[in-house]
Amino acid sequence: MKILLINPPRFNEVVADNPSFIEEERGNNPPLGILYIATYLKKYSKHDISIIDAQVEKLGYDQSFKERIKKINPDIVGVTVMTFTLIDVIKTINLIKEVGRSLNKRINIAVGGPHPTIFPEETVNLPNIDFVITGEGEIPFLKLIEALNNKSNLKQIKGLVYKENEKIINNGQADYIENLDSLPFPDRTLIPIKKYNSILAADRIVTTMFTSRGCPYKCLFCDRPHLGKRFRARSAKNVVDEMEICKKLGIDEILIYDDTFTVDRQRVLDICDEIIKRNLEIIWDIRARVNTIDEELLKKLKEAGCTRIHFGVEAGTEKVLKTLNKGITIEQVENAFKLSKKYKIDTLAYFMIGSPAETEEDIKKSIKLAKKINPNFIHVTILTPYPATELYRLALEKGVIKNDYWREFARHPEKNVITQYWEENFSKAELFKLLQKFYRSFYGRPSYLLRSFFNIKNISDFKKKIKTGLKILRI
Ligand code: B12
Ligand code: SF4
Repeated sequence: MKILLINPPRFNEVVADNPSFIEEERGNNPPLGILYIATYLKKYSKHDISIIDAQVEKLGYDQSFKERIKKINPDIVGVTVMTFTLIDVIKTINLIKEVGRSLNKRINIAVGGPHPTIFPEETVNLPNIDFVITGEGEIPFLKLIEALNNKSNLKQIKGLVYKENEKIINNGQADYIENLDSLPFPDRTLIPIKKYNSILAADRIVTTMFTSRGCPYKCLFCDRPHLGKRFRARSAKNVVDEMEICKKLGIDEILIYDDTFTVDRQRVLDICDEIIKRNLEIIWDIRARVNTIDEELLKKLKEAGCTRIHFGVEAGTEKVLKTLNKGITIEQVENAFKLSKKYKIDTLAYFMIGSPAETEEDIKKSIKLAKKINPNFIHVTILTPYPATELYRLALEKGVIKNDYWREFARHPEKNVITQYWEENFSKAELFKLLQKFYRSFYGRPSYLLRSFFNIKNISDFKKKIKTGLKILRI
């Protein structure tokens, strides 16, 4: 069979809370989910596998996208779905069906990813979707392909949702993959690797990597429904083997996108030691929590080439951090940033405004903390109750959000869905003003502008910074 996996275009993304300059400039990351699936299928089956990343290839809903699909002539197409990309997913599926008609064949459509995992039945009820895969897709998708190929029963496939005579059959979620070392490394030669970049990485070729799956923490606003809450990690050797392959492919920088890379301290030390032992000169960055960082760890991370750490700080008061169930203290925040500076590791701090019980005074304290810890970048958003989070459940329970509008959207995806915030203490307009104030107070400081000026790496970095800087001053 011919199998095609698609990352859909992003023309109709539901935009939540990010200022437009961040959205426009964020760059392109490889679609790691479908890349894992494609590689798994390549290893364990004999089918023909292709990937189209419509975002990086800048494909629209026109002839060129249709021609690409037509040329591959797929029997089954898998599309990756986030709640916020659902409209583009539907447009992509309609296009695939059109191609199918022009080829006189029925192309089966399967979808997977975070959205179908949260809303499996709503998703399978959407027109033209034949199969929904929930959770980690590698094993269930392979089983689905084999069952379709052999015309065998679908009932045994855990993680599969489909319809039989208009009745929804939900086989329940598959078990999480315990031994992540058993998965083949995502085959990045299936995508145009040189086209991936990041707003943070100047002109370098970047890729993303996952060295673990699942996050054991329970922040009120966050959900990782599809990869689970139990932390599962790859061994140091396995991780560094993949890094080495990336390096050989000409990749300059690896963004490690694990929810929290530093959950297992010893594993982090082992990964660093392995990189140092192999003398692997590669730039990489991580996402971590301030309560999992210490001096020895930072020293080792620096030695091993880790250049940047992203920390979720969220708020400048213990009160709001508690409300968010963040499990960190202001002291830990200050310490993590002080130590990162000591070891010359760049930092990016994420803040959010508009939390339950947050006052304007609290937001001022967040701005004050941002200036005090003085990271290289901040990223501030308005807290948005996303589907399947505890925060969204609370918002519905307390009537802060009046109806389960994300479920409604999952049933009837329409372009004009309006993202709702926790508007108990501030109106939407007030939150936008406070967001602007936060950005301006941080990035508009002469000391920050001066530091950025001295850190310019090359002419393209200079142009990018000027462009972004102007946008910040305009917001
Ligand atoms: C890296 C990342 C990004 C990157 C790159 C996206 C990309 N191309 O993959 C960037 C920065 C661009 C990004 C942007 C956004 N992201 Co994002 N992102 C992530 C992150 C941190 C990792 C994704 C990843 O690589 N995972 C690793 C792989 C192995 O997992 P996976 O992709 O989920 O794939 C597995 C399964 O889901 C399933 N699967 C996935 N696709 C398919 C398809 C088929 C056919 C099948 C069978 C199975 C299947 O099988 C895979 C292997 O097991 C996740 C969080 C997370 N922990 O996953 C959020 C996450 C996916 N992002 C999220 C959001 C909200 C966004 C944005 C809307 C943010 C915003 N406000 O702008 C945008 C939308 C982007 C877009 N239009 O595509 C949410 C989605 C929530 C939801 N309800 O849909 C997540 C879950 C984080 C969260 N909880 O907030 N993101
Ligand atoms: S915000 Fe980060 S630490 Fe908290 S639950 Fe989500 S991934 Fe885990």
